[in-house]
Amino acid sequence: MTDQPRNLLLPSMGEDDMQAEVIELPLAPGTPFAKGDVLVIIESDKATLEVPAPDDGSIVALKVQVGSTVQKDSLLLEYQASTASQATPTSTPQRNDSQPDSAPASTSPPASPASTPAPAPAAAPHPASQPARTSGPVYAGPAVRRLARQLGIDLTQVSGTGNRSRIQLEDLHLWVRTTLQKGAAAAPALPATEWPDLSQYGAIKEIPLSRIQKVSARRLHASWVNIPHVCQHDQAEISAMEQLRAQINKANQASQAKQHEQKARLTPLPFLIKACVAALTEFPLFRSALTPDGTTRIERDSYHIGIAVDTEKGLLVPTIRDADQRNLHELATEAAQLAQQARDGKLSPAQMAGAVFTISSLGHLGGTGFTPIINPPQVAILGVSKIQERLAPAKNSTSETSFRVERLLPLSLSYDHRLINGVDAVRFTRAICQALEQPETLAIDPTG
Ligand code: CAO
Repeated sequence: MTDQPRNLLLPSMGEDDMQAEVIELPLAPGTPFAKGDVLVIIESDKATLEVPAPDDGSIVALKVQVGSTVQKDSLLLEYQASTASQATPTSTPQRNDSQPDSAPASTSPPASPASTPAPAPAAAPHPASQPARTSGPVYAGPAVRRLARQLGIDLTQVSGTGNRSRIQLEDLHLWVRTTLQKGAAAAPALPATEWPDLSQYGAIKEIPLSRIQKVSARRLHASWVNIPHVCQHDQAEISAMEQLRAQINKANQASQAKQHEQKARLTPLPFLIKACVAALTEFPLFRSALTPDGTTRIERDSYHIGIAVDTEKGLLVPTIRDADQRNLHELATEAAQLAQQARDGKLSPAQMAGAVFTISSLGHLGGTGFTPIINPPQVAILGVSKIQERLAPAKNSTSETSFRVERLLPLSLSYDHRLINGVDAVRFTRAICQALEQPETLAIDPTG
């Protein structure tokens, strides 16, 4: 013969004997429990309290619901004691305001019906990495619940390592740590772009990207999303440089015809390299690297210049080493050789490493300006577009009808705005322009 259901009343809460709110009913009617299991959790203005089971048994009927207001002697639930116990019908709530949460004493865990959570393994080394419970009650003490509420954590997402998967403070701490780490790792993830079925609009052909295209796509994307790019545009008036270039090329052609030696033809590129070296010498900021955490600038005292080369298989950037030590012809020869090697697929990784600054020249094709993407760990890159010609008033002329042709080389400097400010960028780009506008200095052979 079974005992009559017993009442579980809210016992005295001592000095906190005032109205409180039911915030959790961990067990549903019919669920067996062991002595000490938490049956009701209430919260007053001052504290969160849990009402433990006075004995082994099962809930017959809940007499309150979450949100109910209760006070001392309120009927919380009816339960059926599983043995003719000596237990008193009420029990003492456990205060956990300042104490660490601990699992309730449970000497003989009841058999788990399907609706109760499966017990956690005795030793769970990484509870935060386990899947959180998907159904069933959450076992946790007031301290854990309070912290979870303060942090806005849904305890159903947290795996507990205590008795009956009870969530301990340590479990919550581990969950927070793991979630923060996951969040940090996931932070760079971007919302995916939409991908419609393109074949619905007409015939399509799928062409896999080359390895080089895939690698450069990944790097360009990483640079674009990690580095705040700003692009500074300017124009260098290079009439004098073009005149000098034409003279040198003509002289070389003549001497080559005589001596049968092959010298690389000068394009604007070697002049640009020299002008960049001059500006980089004056502005060390632009030959710096910024550590990935953004806290330290690494100044580099080398003048290795990367040259973007377009190849059939994708974009490659070989490095001209020690450009400050080379004359125009050596730079032109090396650029031509590296570009050829790039197009033949014969560059080694070492030949593409170590640059402190990059030049991307599209000027032979056209364009008036573009936004080149920085090649980290570099902090700036110079884009070069097509020389433009325009009429300008002749220098020192008083006549309104006296004009000359100006040749303007459009330059686009992308820079890392975390490290470089607009004023630095204008000064640096101006310095490149001024160097190009005084070609005699560029033609000086550094090797003597
Ligand atoms: N304006 C007008 N003409 C230019 C010019 C400019 N800015 N730059 C070069 N030219 C001329 C050259 O003088 C040459 O003509 P001449 O023989 O009559 O003098 C002609 O264009 C071809 O030059 P080039 O391309 O052979 O040589 P280069 O030194 O200018 O450039 C290289 C070499 C390897 C940089 C270039 O061939 C190249 O591949 N550029 C592509 C870079 C690239 O893809 N950047 C994009 C990166 S972002 O996607």
